[in-house]
Amino acid sequence: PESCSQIPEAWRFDCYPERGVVVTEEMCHARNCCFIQSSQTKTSGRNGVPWCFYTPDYPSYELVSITDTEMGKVGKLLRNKKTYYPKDIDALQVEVLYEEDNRLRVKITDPAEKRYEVPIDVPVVQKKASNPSYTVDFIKEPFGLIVKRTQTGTVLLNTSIAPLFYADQFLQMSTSLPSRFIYGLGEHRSNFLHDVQWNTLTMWARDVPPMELTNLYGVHPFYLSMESDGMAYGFFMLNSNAMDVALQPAPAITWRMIGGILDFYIFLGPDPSSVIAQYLDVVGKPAMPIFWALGYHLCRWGYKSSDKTWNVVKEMRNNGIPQDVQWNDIDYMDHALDFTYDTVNFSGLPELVKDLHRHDQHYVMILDPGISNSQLPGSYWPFDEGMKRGIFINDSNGDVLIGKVWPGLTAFPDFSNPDTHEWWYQNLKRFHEKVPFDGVWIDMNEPSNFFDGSLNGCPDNELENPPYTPGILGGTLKAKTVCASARQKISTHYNIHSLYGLMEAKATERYRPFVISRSTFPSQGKYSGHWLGDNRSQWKDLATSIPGMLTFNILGIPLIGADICGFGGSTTEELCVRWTQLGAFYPFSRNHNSIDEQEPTAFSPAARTAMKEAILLRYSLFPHLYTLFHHAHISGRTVATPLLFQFPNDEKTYGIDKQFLWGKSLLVTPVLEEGRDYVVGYFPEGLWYDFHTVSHKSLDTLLVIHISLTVEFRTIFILYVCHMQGDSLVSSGEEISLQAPKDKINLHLREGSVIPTQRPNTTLWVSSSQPLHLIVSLSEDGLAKGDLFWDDGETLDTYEKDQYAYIYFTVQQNTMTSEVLHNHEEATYITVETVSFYGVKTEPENITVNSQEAAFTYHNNQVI
Ligand code: MIG
Repeated sequence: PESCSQIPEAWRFDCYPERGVVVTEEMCHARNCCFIQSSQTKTSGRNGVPWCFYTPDYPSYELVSITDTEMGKVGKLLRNKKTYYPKDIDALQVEVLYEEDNRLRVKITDPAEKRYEVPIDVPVVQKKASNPSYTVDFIKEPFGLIVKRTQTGTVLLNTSIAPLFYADQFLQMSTSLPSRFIYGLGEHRSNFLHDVQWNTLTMWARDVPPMELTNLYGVHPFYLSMESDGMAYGFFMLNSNAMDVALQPAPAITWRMIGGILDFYIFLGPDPSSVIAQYLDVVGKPAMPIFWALGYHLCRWGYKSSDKTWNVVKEMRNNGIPQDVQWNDIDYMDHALDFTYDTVNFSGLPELVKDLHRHDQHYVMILDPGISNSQLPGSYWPFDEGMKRGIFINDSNGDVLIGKVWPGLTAFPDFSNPDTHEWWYQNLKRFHEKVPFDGVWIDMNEPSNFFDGSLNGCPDNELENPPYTPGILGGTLKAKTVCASARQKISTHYNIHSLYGLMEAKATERYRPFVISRSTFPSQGKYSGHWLGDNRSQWKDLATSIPGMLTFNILGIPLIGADICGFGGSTTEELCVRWTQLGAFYPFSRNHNSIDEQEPTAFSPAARTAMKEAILLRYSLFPHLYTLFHHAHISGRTVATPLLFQFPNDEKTYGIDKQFLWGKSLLVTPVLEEGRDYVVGYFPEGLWYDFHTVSHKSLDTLLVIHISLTVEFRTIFILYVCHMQGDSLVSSGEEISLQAPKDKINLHLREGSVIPTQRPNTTLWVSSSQPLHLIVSLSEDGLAKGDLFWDDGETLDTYEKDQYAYIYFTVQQNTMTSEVLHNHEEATYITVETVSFYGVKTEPENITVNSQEAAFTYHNNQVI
């Protein structure tokens, strides 16, 4: 019909998203859709304009009734025309829940039959929001929901732009987006800012070295989007089935899921950080990491023996390079069997771990989920006991499903079963008696399988071959994992596949607080951190680690990093130096490699020194980093923060993913290219201080401030005060070229902050007993503020147990004050030794600390 051609290309919603078919006019008309070959070549909507798209009046549901409820509204939807997928659910219930002033939830369910719902805890709200910042409108026929921000009228959701599908194995909902600025939707390799030019992101947990346009290890159906006025909102689709999330330039987004229900949240922010905090109110805020987790970690696949592992640790010590944690990959195991160690090549493992502990260092080893079924009966407790307790995943016939991983044929623990958690705990405990490890690295938990499905393949049924298969790598659900039709305690694998890593992390975290998991799902941050998987030793991979790190920060898993210096392939010295400099600012900082050596000690003395300096810099910033994690834990803040979070009114920050902030004020500008001794960074409007303050060319234009300092520390004692002026630059919101010699990473401190630092040492345990050095960057008006969270570094859940100190620092009118907002004895073990003030224009006559005159030095970097 003529109406078809009137639909602009950007607004064409794909009626034939199936892969691997060339859509013909005939096929398209069989679905009663419009067929127009686009000038942009592409046969399906995955990466181009769809040729087959919905007519404007395409049949959908009709809203037949709507009534008020205690929590909002409930409506009935009816479909009277079948779709082209089997088992339409013709009658639906739509519940609109006004949960909070800044949070709306919508649940569309089958009132006749309970369908699978994601088994994660979300808040159950009893009281309707009293003053919601949104309005909800209903379109009767075809049914649509429109959600607007009351204050501005911005449309945050409009589902009337394309038909709603709700068949047993195909749910589809589209909505317009207020802008093209959309973030999140992990796990994918992409820029931080997603491309909306016909970009389909598929979600289904998958073991594959990260590449663009494929589903990867984790699944996170959450996005943050900017509105046109610097405001932001978030959207979370609480669904764990395989799905496609299709972005198109309208801009619009289409959710296409093959099971579960439609259950989604909208978070109104209105600033980006609040959006994330509101999202994490629903799925759970990240755990506070044990302090040593924030140190430097070393790992390699290929140490081959405990002696070789030990030698690396000793070399690090000899070179005075900080290291908190040594790891082992599967090499330590006896024939790759979980909960065993190779008593020949790794005979020294228990001793190595004890030696690490004597040096205030820690040990982490890998565990894979696959449990060998091929050992002599009675010789391998994990399998024998697992069989006895019936905790393995079964195939659709009810027999234990057998796959293949490193130890050969394996069964897979079903972590949806509480009995499995008990069995896993016993295994950890038994192994811990032999090797007193401190944390666990859980790999291969997509779950990864060398077979497609199982040793015996998979049956041919509607779970294995659904009417619609999202764009999963390999083309089938079973590709390199277990059969979708496999049976688990709470549901079929089809429904809970992408929850495997989450459930395993939860089981593991019960035994030891430090867990790093490859596969992740919303709420994972409560139990584990994550690393970005099998990257390569290439400059490109160095750069893509930043968007990965930022994305996981907005997904509530701030304990995130990439394998420093790259996992696959061989690094060069220069790449490894630059990577160590950037990696020093990953919230989770681990050098990991396959096969060859890339520890800092494997390089020339100059490279070694540069790496050591970078790691020492991280250790000196530990008090600040620890404080940032505290805010992530209690308030859902990001640790590694995208620039746009702090400058939402500056659109130039929206696409930045080559730089990032720690918290609000430390700007990291790494070198990401080979052979460079400079780097160009974007500096949002304002005053920035060079953290290193080494250069002589100051552009200082600061106000004169006569400091007469009164510092009130009730649990902290000032010993003496050092007083200086740092190099500064004033930006009008521009790109600035910075010198970046090989041994330096650019670090700038935003005006108005107080950052607690510490004299670094080779372990966090030692450095955390060193006195503090506060760094103050004065704003144009001579103001600054900052804080410190501190505890004994051993006790877990110190915030919950009330065993922590929290101190707030402010500077105004030439006076610095510290206020102990929460006190605990442990905090008295720390003192402030020095304070640096950046941005004091003339030398003060005197400085007093707690009414006593203090010593100070003054450096004037200003060039007149
Ligand atoms: O099939 O344990 O991502 O970090 O070194 C490879 C060996 C299995 C994949 C992990 C990688 C680890 C490797 N593992």
